[in-house]
Amino acid sequence: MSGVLRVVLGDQLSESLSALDGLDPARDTVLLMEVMGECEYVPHHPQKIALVLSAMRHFSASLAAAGVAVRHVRLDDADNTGTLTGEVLRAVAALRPAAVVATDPGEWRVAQDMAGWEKALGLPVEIRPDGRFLCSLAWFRQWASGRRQLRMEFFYREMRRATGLLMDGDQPAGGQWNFDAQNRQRLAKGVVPPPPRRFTPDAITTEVLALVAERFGHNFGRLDGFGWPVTTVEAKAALADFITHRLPLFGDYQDAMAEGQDTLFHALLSTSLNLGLLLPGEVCAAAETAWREGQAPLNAVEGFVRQILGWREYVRGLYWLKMPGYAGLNALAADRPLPAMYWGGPTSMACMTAAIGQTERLAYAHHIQRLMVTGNFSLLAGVAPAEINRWYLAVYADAYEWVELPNTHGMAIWADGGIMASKPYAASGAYINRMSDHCRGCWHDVKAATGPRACPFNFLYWDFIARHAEKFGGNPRMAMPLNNLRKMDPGKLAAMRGEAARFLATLA
Ligand code: FAD
Ligand code: DLZ
Repeated sequence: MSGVLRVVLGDQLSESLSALDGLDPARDTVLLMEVMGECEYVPHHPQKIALVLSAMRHFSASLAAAGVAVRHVRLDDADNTGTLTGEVLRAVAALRPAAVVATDPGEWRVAQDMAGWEKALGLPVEIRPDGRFLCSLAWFRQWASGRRQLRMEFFYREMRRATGLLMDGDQPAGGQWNFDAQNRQRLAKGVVPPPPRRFTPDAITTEVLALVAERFGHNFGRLDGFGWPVTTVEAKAALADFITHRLPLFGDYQDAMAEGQDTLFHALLSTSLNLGLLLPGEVCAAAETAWREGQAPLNAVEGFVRQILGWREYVRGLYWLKMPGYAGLNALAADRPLPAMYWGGPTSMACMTAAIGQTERLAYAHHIQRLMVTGNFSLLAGVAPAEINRWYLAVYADAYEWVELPNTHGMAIWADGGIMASKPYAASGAYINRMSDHCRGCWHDVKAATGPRACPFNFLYWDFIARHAEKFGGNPRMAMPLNNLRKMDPGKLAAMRGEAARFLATLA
């Protein structure tokens, strides 16, 4: 073969991928590799492994149907070396291409491996930028350079201007950049969230599900009920379903949580976006069109677009700007092992039961569950960053380090000391009670901060504030809790801290 070997990783399943630019179907071969190394670097939820492998097989099949030569290495191929690098070496030995072309991976770990390919292969290796984002890494670097603070809101406004999304001329549509003040409602009585569209496994997915059940059935997470989109056609149908049925109330209930409601008005599009089955521009454009055509209100559409054009692009930029040092930060010196309840162990807390239970069933929890329930708990309890990061990376079907790490490390547990968030997202049980109905049926009493039935979020919150009072002293955004701490009766604080110590000791 005198053509080019074009490498496509498992989360690069887009026809427009830069590695495929200039593809010559008469001479080139596209390589996809199912490898144990990627399936095992954390104990992924079985649905996540099945999703990636099935989507890879569907992508290969669609390329092959279009007349492209594809070398698809299956996980159970007898000669599979188990690593991406090993499989690229094996493909080069077998096909003897003139060059290798790939696209930047989504994880530092993989980028390090790929940097060694040219030497290992003795061939020209071109690694192209990943053009499937709305903000290039070069643009982000430029935006960040010289800024003291890298706040998402300012980045987002620049992105609105640069893309023209939700803009009327040079002004934000509706006269405001952000409609978040309208987006903090509890689920109203009688409102029934429409279930998201799920997709029945076809023959390819069914075969993958059997393989995953056999090899990864012992991992945390259930495989039954798998219904994720595995092709672009399915992902586009999921997008259309969201735009019609859930986008109109997405804003109102974005922060809500409710018993028995796993998905509320959320999009469930992160798996498709992160695999490359959907592109962020088309998703934002579909939402904007819904608003311009009067099918969804601006608070919903702006709130949704901000998640993708703002947060998603911002966390990616931050990840690549700050890695590799970012992963090792531990601003609050947190060192507790991850409690067993995160892996399905018993807990008496209704909110944790709901968030972790649906994670096990679906490989999905929405943002507020990840941030304000499981994230908040590990922040307050002082769980070691490496342990909680590993959990988030493993248990969600949409998890890749470029998006998971800044969200966990920067937003949920403040391990980065404020690079991302100006203050920790720490909250007592009152927040969960305000945004959900979990506390109503909980064994714990959300109004109590001491005593046998006290809500752990209450005493853990004050223990956390007291533990880090000195560190937070200079942060104006922490002035209110610190003032309240100072005014608190010392006996009450001591009782709460004692409660916290006893509770934390039981977690081990
Ligand atoms: P919706 O709430 O409907 O939002 C729409 C889209 O906006 C999402 O599909 C997603 O692409 C994007 N989005 C929303 N919030 C964020 C955010 N904070 N960062 C990046 N993109 C965002 N998201 C991941 O894609 N992968 C992860 O591994 C991941 N880990 C997280 C870990 C923690 C601790 C937290 C707090 C958040 C994490 N998120 C992660 C962000 C967010 O929770 C998920 O993107 C979202 O829950 C996915 O569900 P959805 O598609 O229904 O999102
Ligand atoms: C997540 C994942 C899994 C489970 N399996 C594979 C695989 O077998 N082959 C592959 O190319 N990619 C896989 N992935 C996605 C990779 O881990 C992902 O490409 C890197 O983490 C970079 O984002």
